[in-house]
Parts: sequence; C-alpha cells; structure tokens
Amino acid sequence: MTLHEHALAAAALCLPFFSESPHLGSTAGLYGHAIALLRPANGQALPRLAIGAPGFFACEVCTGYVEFTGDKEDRLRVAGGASGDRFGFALASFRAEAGQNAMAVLVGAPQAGIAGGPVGSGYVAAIFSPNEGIAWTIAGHDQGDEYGFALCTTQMSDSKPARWAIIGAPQSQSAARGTAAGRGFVEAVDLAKQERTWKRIGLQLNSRYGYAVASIDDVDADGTPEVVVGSPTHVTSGIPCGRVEALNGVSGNQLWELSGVPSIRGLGRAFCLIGDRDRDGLRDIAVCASTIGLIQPDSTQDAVAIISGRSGKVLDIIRSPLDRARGFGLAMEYVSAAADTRDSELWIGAPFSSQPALMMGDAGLIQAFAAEGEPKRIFELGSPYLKEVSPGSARGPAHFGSSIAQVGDVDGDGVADLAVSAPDPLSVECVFILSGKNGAVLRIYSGEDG
Ligand SMILES: [Ca+2]
Ligand SMILES: [Ca+2]
Ligand SMILES: [Ca+2]
Repeated sequence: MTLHEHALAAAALCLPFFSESPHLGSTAGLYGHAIALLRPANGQALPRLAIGAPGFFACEVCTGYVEFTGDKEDRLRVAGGASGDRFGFALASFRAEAGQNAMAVLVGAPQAGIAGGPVGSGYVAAIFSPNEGIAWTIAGHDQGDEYGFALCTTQMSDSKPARWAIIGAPQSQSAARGTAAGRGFVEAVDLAKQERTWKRIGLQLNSRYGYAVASIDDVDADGTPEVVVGSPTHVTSGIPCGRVEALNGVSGNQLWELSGVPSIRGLGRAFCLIGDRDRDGLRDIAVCASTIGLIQPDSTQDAVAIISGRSGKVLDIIRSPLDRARGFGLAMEYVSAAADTRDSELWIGAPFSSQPALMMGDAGLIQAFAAEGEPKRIFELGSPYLKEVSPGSARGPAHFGSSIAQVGDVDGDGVADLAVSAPDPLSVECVFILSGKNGAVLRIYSGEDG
C-alpha cells in the first residue's frame, strides 16, 4: 500500500470511533503520552491497552485519564483526582497475582508543569480492574517531587507476580513550584504491602535523577532483578552528558554507573531492555541519549547507546540515518525473534522529527533496526492522515512515535504489530495500531471526546 492508501484505510477504521466514542466531559490532551500493554492480541481479540492522556502541560483544568481499550468497542476511562494531576503521564503494566493472565497497571500522576497552578508531590495509583477504578495510591513526599514521572515494576520471572514498583521523582524546577529543583530520587515500593522499601537520591541538583527507570536482569546473582535509573541532565565537565546508574533492586545499592560523553549527551532519558547482545548471559539495554531540550540541541547527535546490562559498558551506538530524527530514542520497543517470525528488531521513535515533504516540523517517525544495529524500515505518518482523521483540523497527527508498544499479532500475518502514539495536543491525538510488517494502519484510537 502507498501512504495515501494507508490514509484512506485509516479513515475507514477511524471514523466510526469518533462517532461512537463516549463523551466524557473534560478534554485531556497528550493522549498516548504513555501506552502499556495489558494483554496481547490473540487472533480472536484485539490487544488490551492502557493509554495515558495526562493533559497538555498548560492545561489547568485537566486531571488526565487512562483509557482501557479491548476487543469490544467500549472503552473505559479512569481519571485522576484533581486538576493538574497529569494522571497517566507514565504507565507500567504488571502481573498482580501468580498464574493470572490479567495484568494490572500502575499510573504515574507527577502533578507538575502547570504554570501558576497547584502543584502537589505527585502520586502513583494502582488499577487492577478499570471497572473498579483506582485500588490504592501512594504519594510523593514534598511539593514538586514529580513522584510518578517514571515507573517500572520488578518481578522474578514472567509468570510470577511483580514484587516492587520503582518510582522516579526527578524534581524539576518549575514556575509553579517556585523553588529550585532538587537532586531527584528513586523509591521502591512493595506492591503487596504498599510500603516504601528504599530510596536513593541523585548526585547533582537539576540532573533529573529518576527521569527514566527500568527493570533489568539479575547482575549480582542474588536472585532478584536490578533496576537502572537515568539522570539525563547530569553534568560532566560542564556539559549535560547525562548518566545511568544500575541499582540492586532490593537494596537500592549501586552496582555500576555510566556517564555520557559530549558525543552522546542527554544519556538516560529512556530505556528499553533488549536481547543479550554481548552474549554474557544477561540481557542488554538500549538507552536514549537525545539532545532535545538541552542547551544546543543537535538532532545529528541524538543517539541510542546499547550498553551491557552486566557492566554498563557501551557496546554500540545507534544513530538514525536521517539528520532530522529529532528526539531519536525517546520511545523504544524491542521485538524478540521469539515473538515473531523475523529476526529481533529494536523499534526507535523520533517523535520530534520533521517531515519536509509535508512541511511539518514535528511529524515524528519510527524506525526499526536489526539486532546488529543496521537500519531496516522507517514508518512516517504525517499530514496525509489529517483530512481523514479530522477534516477541520489545521494539522495532522504529530509527535508520532512518542510511545511504542508491541501488541502481539493483530492481523495474523506472523509478524508482531505495534501501537504507536501521536499525542501532540495541538492536533488530533491518536494511537495507531500498525502492521509491524509494512506500517499499514490496522486501527486508530483517538483521544477526542466524540
Ligand atoms: Ca540482583
Ligand atoms: Ca549481555
Ligand atoms: Ca501482524
């Protein structure tokens, strides 16, 4: 299919959703800022997804919400408690009980970024069943913590329930907070008891320690998984090179660290666990090093560093072949060969990339790389979708590739398919379900209220 045919197919899929989606009152914005897979597509049913819509940063009336999609057309939404919560900013799905297939979701509500509005400490909510709403919450400590900005859970194996939530609180400086930023922290919470177990504070002011967190394999062989923490504006020799730290998942003690260098700045904005690249028995990690938002951003410098899960050693650097791939690596998803009929691939989003043919400055794109790092495929979805998705809108979906999630094989062609969001609040906010093989649009969910 050509891109235009994709657009027409998208329109056919999309329009019924606009007319049928329930009217829920408040607009949120940034629909698809986060996506978590709760159940993959199984041939009979569509994937079940949690889609976060935390609200545009300047929206003072948005609580944010999380939408749950399923195989039926009904879509349930669970909203945050108060304006400015930014509920749904981060999501992490997890197994709540052994042997159960139903996945629960943790929702981050970092409550920050609204100029002049009320700002709290941020909180994290657990949802076990969307019909029952929020089961429990745990809050940060002080105003402006941005508790819940980043989230992951750790578990001993895929079939066992998750034991701990790891919660990032990067403590940015904001007008609303009215104080200098802190050093940021990461905290572990026992999911069964909802009790805090350990807390670790960043090294530098304004380093955004806790901006990203992820669970990795058991480095120290104590039988429990570890976590990595990013602080993308950590300064080395006067340059915001960023930093990654690996911690013992149970104690929070440091196992290894890696600082960025001037040629890979902003290290630690996002993580993705990949295959065992260096064949040492532990899975390795893709780490985003994007210069976007830094002083002197330079998209030609944006990179994904492939680092050893065991030591933090840099194994490879992936850069986009496209100079315009701004924000390269802000979202990533690994599709292992086991889940698929093709070789393992790392999907990398560049949600702020321009698309000159469409004269769009921030259309976004996603790009697949082979396990060895060679570029394979690029999917770019720009304004061809505009007229079909929202005839009255001035621009098409943008920031495509802000989040990416593997969703199982939706169309049954043996290749794992993807959910990819385009959450730009100034245009139509969508989550596309795309064929992993050719980028064809299989489904579109929209944040519009209908
Ligand atoms: Ca361990
Ligand atoms: Ca390895
Ligand atoms: Ca497929």
